[in-house]
Amino acid sequence: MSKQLHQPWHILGAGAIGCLWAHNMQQWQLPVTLLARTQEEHRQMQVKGIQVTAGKVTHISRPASIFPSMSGGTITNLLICTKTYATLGAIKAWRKRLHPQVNIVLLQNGMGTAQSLQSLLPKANIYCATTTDGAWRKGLWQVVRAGTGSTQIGAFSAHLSPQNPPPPIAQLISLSVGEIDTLALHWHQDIITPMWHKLAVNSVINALTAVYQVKNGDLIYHQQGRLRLEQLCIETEDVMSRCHITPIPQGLLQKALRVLQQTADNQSSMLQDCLAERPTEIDAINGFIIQQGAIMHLPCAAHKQICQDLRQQYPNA
Ligand code: KPL
Repeated sequence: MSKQLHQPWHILGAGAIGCLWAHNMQQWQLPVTLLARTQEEHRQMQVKGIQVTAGKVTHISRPASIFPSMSGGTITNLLICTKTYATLGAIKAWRKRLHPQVNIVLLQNGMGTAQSLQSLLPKANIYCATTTDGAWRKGLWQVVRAGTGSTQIGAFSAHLSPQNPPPPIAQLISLSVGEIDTLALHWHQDIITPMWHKLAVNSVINALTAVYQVKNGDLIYHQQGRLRLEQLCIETEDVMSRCHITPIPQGLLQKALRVLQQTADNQSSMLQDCLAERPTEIDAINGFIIQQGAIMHLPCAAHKQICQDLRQQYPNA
């Protein structure tokens, strides 16, 4: 594919996953621009670049960046990797630059933001993505790739065909194929299913690890934590079944235990947020389950209790 045909991308949310994507897009020779919040953030990004460490190797990438009052072209393809609670606020600073039919790929934990984004930008083509890639932020624009997974992307907007990706996303997928140590991207014709499965896992793990302040692997052997994990699994599966979501083949408990084993040494994203006194994604994870449950008249008592415990322990959560 010639360089001229490469589609430009902008990235909103330069956290661990946003930086990982920026680095990969640069390696694929796509024009990529990070949307910085301030002039100072932009300046620092230009000086330092992005550091991505995988194993013993550290790569430095230098994507372009702009800040809201800086001149720049129209945004036609946008990857959003902000935290759920920060998404709408962050997009408002860039709204005037967005092409009315901008292609947006929303890649974040939790659910609910895509609906709000579509109400704000009715003509936007919204796609959702869910990933099993593991990355954590070591410092400002310093990312450690903790595990290689895969990313499913699919259509969210009702006006889009779920069958095939549009050309800019098809290009990303084809560039990711066959490369070693790069992102593995796949088109999914029913993205709601993998999104719900990821949400389900997050809903039974993240808040518990934060409340008990344990690494993922230690939750398996935490007496009280394990009992609550099992209860949360029952409630989440009830909600999923009432919402007609395809069940997780091996069952949620087995799936969650597997994830806990595979990421035994990791701190969940919610524990990291709580320890850093940042807001968490609890509303888009457990809050979303409670909200869907309420529509189906399911009380979701264990989910309500874990939300309450988290908020009591961490006032910023
Ligand atoms: O996705 C995760 C997270 O931390 O948000 C899990 C699956 C819990 C792995 O840490």
